[in-house]
Amino acid sequence: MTRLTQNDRDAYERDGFLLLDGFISDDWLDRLDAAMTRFIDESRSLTTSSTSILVAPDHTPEEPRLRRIPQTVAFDPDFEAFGLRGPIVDLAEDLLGPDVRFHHSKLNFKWRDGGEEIKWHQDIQFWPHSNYSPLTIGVYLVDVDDEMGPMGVFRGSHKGPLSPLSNAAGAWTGALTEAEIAALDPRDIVWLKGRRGAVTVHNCRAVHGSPPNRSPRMRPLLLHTYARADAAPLTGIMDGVPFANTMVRGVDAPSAVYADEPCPMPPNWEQGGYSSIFAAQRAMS
Ligand SMILES: O=C(O)CCC(=O)C(=O)O
Repeated sequence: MTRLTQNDRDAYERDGFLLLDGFISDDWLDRLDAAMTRFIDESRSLTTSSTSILVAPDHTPEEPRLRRIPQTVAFDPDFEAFGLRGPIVDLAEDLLGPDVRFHHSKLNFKWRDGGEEIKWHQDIQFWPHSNYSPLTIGVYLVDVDDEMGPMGVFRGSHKGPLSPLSNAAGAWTGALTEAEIAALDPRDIVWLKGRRGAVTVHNCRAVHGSPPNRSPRMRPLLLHTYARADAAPLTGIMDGVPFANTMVRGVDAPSAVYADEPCPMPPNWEQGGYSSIFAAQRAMS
């Protein structure tokens, strides 16, 4: 089903992102709310993170503070239906063409009163693919305003250089350096605020991040990454995760397509383990 206009598709190609208001129906939003609430309730039995719920260091069972539900589609049937068969799969097909592979999903919280910053970064270095078709679709599950840590994107930065996401000593930080950020024009930053049900799309090369949530309202952002079938994943980061790297539209590609420009590789997560961008950016900056 085509949901985008040619203007939308042109804007995505030109700017590297889209913001679509009112994209998700109330029926879907109610199902997603209920699924999110189940995880928040479950977190009340946790003192530290579990496989399906990553909590912030100041989380307590009485006062839950969640960072992320990783791999939402693996842990809940409504999240599974949404990520593999929901309206955002139409959107992915609209932008990527008929053959679409699902890569991963997550629900990023920014908890009220201090939910953490996500520093400026590009996604593709976390999970390199043979080409730069992967994109991430975000769904705001509540109205998100300036105070709540909306996602910001540098317009057109998907056409710029790929950062190694490392510090001056060459150690992985998962974030751009101050010098790399200074080379970008702050006037290009677009803050993707939106109402409940708004959808964001950003290309895997787009420089993006989000400030802390200083408001008394939490900011849940449900994210799914899809790629063209001919984009072969180059690391095993999603190996063994249910539904990761499965086709959600069309047919698998007979050959991988390799982009000309090489992609900086992340550390070997199979050795060190990977939990989330929150932990990665804090541990290694
Ligand atoms: O949650 C956010 O605001 C941004 C998420 C993000 O950039 C990421 O998980 O890569």
